[in-house]
Amino acid sequence: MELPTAPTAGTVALRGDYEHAAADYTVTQDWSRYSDDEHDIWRTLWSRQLRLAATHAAPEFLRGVELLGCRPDRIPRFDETSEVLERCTGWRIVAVPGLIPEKEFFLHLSRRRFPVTVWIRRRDELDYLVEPDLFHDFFGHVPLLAEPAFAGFVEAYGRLGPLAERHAALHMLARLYWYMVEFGLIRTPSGLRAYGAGMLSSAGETRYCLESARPNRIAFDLERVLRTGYMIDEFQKTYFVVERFKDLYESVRQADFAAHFRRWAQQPALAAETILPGDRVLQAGELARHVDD
Ligand code: HBI
Ligand code: FE
Repeated sequence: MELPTAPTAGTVALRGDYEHAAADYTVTQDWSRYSDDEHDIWRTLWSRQLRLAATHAAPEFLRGVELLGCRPDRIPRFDETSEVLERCTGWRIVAVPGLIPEKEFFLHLSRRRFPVTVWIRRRDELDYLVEPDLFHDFFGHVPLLAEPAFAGFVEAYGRLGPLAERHAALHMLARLYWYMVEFGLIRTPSGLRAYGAGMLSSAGETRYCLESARPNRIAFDLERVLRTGYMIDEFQKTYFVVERFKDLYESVRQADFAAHFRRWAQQPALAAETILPGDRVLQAGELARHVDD
């Protein structure tokens, strides 16, 4: 079977069990098979990341965690969470063995189905692992799908898959996902907050993205993000900042993606650390006033 070569997996052999996946790559989450140790790994990650999220995450993320009402000490049952989530924004979780081909991934998103990996990392991978696992997908991605504008953005994003495929521009959509779903920042009255799944599921990057003076923080601009490359195995050199989740939703509804793809798909990516003359770079004063508040 052709295994996905999603950017987050590089060329490593994927870890999940794809043998029993359906044609759309979904599997069943056999909840009874999780060991006590796996539930304890979930508990360790959940308590560490939720403590950090309290001061570093967007309020909409924290609201989503509350709405989902998961137990901190047990790996969640996806179908239970799907019942709650569906009442909020129509999104459901689908269980997958791990990374799946982009075509199927976009198709699920376009139907408000979020793929969540069924296996959880080992204890020796608490701080970093190559592929997204259950904790990254569930804790990082699912709570914000309860926020209506972001929920609409991710569905609209998924609908762009076929157009990007026709323009050989899937790599440009991958950048939009990377910067605005995995590593996005949002401005709030108390300073910048992290909302990206890649940050909120990582202790190191949750702190770094708000507290370090090293990375650039640039106001979100769709075309700029579509042009900007990224590295998958280090902290970001640039974060893009939205004012409101509605801006993300509007950007994918109003943009002429075919024009962006035609203009930039064959051009070399902008390096992650690039600053262009037209960029609105946020200054230190606009950053993490909140941490010592
Ligand atoms: N598959 N399960 C899963 N989760 C992802 O986040 C994912 C994927 N396949 C492809 C992919 N992400 C990236 O290529 C996105 O940029 C589309
Ligand atoms: Fe992710």
